[in-house]
Amino acid sequence: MSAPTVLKLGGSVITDKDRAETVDGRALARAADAVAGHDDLVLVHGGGSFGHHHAQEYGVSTSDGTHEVDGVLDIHNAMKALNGLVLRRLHERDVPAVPVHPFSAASRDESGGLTLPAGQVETMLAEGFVPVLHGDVVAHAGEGVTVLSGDEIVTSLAASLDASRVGLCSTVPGVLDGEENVIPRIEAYDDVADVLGGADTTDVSGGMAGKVRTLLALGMPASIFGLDALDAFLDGESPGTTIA
Ligand code: IP8
Repeated sequence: MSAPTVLKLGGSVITDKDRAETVDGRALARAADAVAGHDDLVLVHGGGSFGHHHAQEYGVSTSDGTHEVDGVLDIHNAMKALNGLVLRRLHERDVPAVPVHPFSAASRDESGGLTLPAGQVETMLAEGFVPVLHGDVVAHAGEGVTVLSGDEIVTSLAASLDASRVGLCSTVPGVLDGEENVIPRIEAYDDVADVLGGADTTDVSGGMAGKVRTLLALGMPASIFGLDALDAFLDGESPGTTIA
C-alpha cells in the first residue's frame, strides 16, 4: 500500500453554516465528484452546521467538557447524521467509502493529548476502502467529553499513517493576508498572527488560527485551499497556502 493522502472537507464547505443541520448540496456534490476515482485516500469532515451549534449549546469546546449524556449524544448523533449524508454522496459516485466514528475509539488525557488508534483505518485502506472520519466528541480525562476537531484527526492520522499528502479544503482559497490575498507559504505562527485575528464565533475548534497552529505542529507540509482547487490538490498540485 502506498502512503495515503489525508483530506479534510471543511464543515463550512459542505454544510450551510447559517442553517442548522443543513448540507450545502451543491458543494458536497462538487467535493464528491472531485474525490471519485482517487484511491489511497482518507477523508475527514468537519462539523459545520451539524456539530458546532450543539457544542456551543452545551458549552463544549476542545478544552471545556461536559458530563451531560444528552449533550454528548446531541453532538455525536448530529455528526453521525452528517457523516451518513457524506457517505451517501460518495456511494452515488461509486467511491468505496466506509464510516469511522472517532468517539468510539479516541481519548484525551488530562492535558488534552489525543490518542486515536489508526489500525482499523490502515486496514480499511489496504483493503481498498476510503475511510471517512468526522469531527466528533471524545472522552477526556477530568472533563467528561470535549470536542474533537477534524483538524486534530487529520494531524493525528497524517502522522500515524505516515501520509504522503495532507489537505484542508476550506471556504477560502487559502490563508488570506490583510488585503485578501492568499499567503502562499507559512512557516511560523508569528508570521501571520496579526492577520489571523480571533476565531469564528460559531466554530468551537478555533477557526483559521487554530488550523494554522495545528498544521504547523504537524511537521510535514499541508495545504489549505478552496473547493475550486480540490481537483488540483487531488491531482498532485499544492494549491492555496502551504503550511510547513
Ligand atoms: O468542524 C468539530 O469538527 P471541526 C465537530 O473540524 C464538532 O472543528 C463536533 C463540533
